[in-house]
Amino acid sequence: MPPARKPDQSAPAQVSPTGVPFEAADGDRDPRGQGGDVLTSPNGVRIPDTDHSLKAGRRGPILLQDFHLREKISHFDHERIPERAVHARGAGAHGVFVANGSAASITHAPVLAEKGLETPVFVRFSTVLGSRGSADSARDTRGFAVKFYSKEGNWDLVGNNMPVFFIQEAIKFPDLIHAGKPSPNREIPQAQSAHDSFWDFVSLHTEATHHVLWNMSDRGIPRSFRMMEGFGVHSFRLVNAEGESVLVQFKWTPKLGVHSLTWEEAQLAMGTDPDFHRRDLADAIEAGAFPTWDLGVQVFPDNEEQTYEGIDLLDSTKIVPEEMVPVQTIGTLTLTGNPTNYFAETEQVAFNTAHVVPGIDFSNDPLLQGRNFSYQDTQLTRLGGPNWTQLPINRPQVPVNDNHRDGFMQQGIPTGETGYHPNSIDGGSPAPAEQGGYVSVPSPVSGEVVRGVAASFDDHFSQPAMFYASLSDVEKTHTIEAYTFELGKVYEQSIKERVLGVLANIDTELVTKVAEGLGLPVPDGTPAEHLAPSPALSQITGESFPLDGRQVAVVAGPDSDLAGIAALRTALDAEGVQLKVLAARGGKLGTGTDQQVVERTNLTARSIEFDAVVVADGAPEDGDIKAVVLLQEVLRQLKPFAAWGSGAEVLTAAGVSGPGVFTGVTVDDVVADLVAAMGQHRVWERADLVTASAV
Ligand code: HDE
Repeated sequence: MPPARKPDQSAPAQVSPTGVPFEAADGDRDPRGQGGDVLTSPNGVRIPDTDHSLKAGRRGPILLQDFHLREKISHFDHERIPERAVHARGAGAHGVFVANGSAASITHAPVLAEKGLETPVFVRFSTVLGSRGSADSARDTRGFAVKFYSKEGNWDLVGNNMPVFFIQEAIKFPDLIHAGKPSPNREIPQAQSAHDSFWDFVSLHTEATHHVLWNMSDRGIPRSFRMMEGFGVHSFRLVNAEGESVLVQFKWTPKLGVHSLTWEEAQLAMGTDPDFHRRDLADAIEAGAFPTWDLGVQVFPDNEEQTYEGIDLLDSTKIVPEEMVPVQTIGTLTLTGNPTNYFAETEQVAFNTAHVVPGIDFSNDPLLQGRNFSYQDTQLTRLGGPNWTQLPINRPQVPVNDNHRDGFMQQGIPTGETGYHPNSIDGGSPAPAEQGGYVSVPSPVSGEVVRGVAASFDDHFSQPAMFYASLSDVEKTHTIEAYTFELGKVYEQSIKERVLGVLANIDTELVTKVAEGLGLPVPDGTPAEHLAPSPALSQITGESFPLDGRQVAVVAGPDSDLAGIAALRTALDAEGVQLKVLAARGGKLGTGTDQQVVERTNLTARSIEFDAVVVADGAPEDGDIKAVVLLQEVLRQLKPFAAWGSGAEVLTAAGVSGPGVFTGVTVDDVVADLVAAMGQHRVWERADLVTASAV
């Protein structure tokens, strides 16, 4: 009797927020391409022994006729495919997008316009520079790519967690990436911009300044994929049923707020949990804490100028502040399912900015226009040919009848005698769509053939200056520290000096403090004039956010108040927070009904795992250095503490006191304060008292 199939071998449960299961993407075919409970060869022959090869005698040589051996090893030999040229490291999830109907006046694309319409999606988050096995918490831009399996065909919105880009023209992309990736001789550093060639390029190529500043701000080290914004970056065109068009910029706003790691946390995570973001996303979805984002648009007239109040809408290094043009919510994205198989889904998913659906069109942004070439092109190498849209994860959930034929790994079996149009042999099938087909917006095009851009593209500093001016003091300090760290890793003096010259155009405090940190003279320069600061650009707003999927450690020992721990777990559960019991050794604490399983030990736990730490009454005060280090790291990381009963003495002994430290006699005395403080993400009042990111 073969063993029962393990639960993780079942197909992904793709259930909409309303509980309605989605239809299987490919009807009655099993998308896993795997079935039955018995081991077989690829051609379906049942295999009784996969542990020994066929030999001439038990001690003799292997026989060439052992097809199972040859096939098994040969398939293994060819298991790897090229990783993505950029965004190689990523994590994905299934979900659903529900339109709220308010976009109906600006687009006829049902995915965005039809109120209540549920469209299945697959989302992939990524870092840009690191290779596939690199650490999640590197300082970098994050990709935020969404594939909508819409009823009008697939639409890919391939964005980032930052609204601007390093370059204005696609033709510069190879230069940018060659400068940012590890050096060609030693192939170091991995997943880092802190090296000479990156800073060499961005200081010579000053249109990168705005994006670099976002990377050096806390946005470069998100706390979680679930807590990042997403931006379409470019202007897109939307067109309604009357054929009227507008320009829009897309934005994803997370329900959990926008939060970041401290640099110390990011660095610790690179060593102790390189899968930090991947694990966080999967754990949250598995726990039912489904991450949610609102999709919003800023809407602009689609006139000949394509600028708004002097801001060029075709320049991807610029934003239009939300205070000038508000973001209007048009729908909600919820991630509801983890992939079943990393390779088949997260690795093989392939996005293409040129994949749009009727009602959605492109602007003339030269960066977007170049991307529309690159994404199809790169899949030819990465996925091995032009049939990548037939892979289960990429397949549209509508009929496809494209007259494309053959090619490597053709999955379909086209019927009929023709693969051309017009034809009479197959009755003219497939026929061009008489209605509902994709029609490009008939916008006028004119101009001389020229290699160049509009004069408005020359302003490289006013928007970074606005961004910096919009940050809170803590965020400014972190940004200064990030520049000082990164430039501190640069060897060439002239490159550091050139970067300081660039910073002089942004802000005097910024350039002065970075120069001081590097021990270099402050260059002359006048910061650029800029628009009024935009409060929407700061992450620290005083607003309180839900705690879904957050983690808290309770430090405990054999003599701890176990009933109190149980009460704490119940209270935190109600907030969607997971409690982890942390003790010196593994096993269980106590006996009977109050028994608590030890989920982390001083040896296996590290501060980065927890959003807050509680010390239970009766926790040991033995001064275990690992426990003390954990508490002190959490203090520096500005995270809240609570303790009840004698637990307060453990905190005092470790030097933990001040704002965001709540003590009381029972659990009930501290829970409300703890939850309120966690809702603010960090205890910002403590920032002046400790150097949060001093490493
Ligand atoms: Fe990409 N980009 N990109 N990019 N990009 C790729 O396509 C490219 C740009 C973004 O999870 C590649 O399938 C060019 C901006 C994301 O699979 C490649 C230019 C933005 C992902 C490529 C840009 C992005 C990619 C590599 C300059 C934010 C990961 C693998 C014109 C709006 C998608 C692949 C995933 C991936 C080219 C600029 C976002 C090589 C030429 C701007 C999120 O085709």
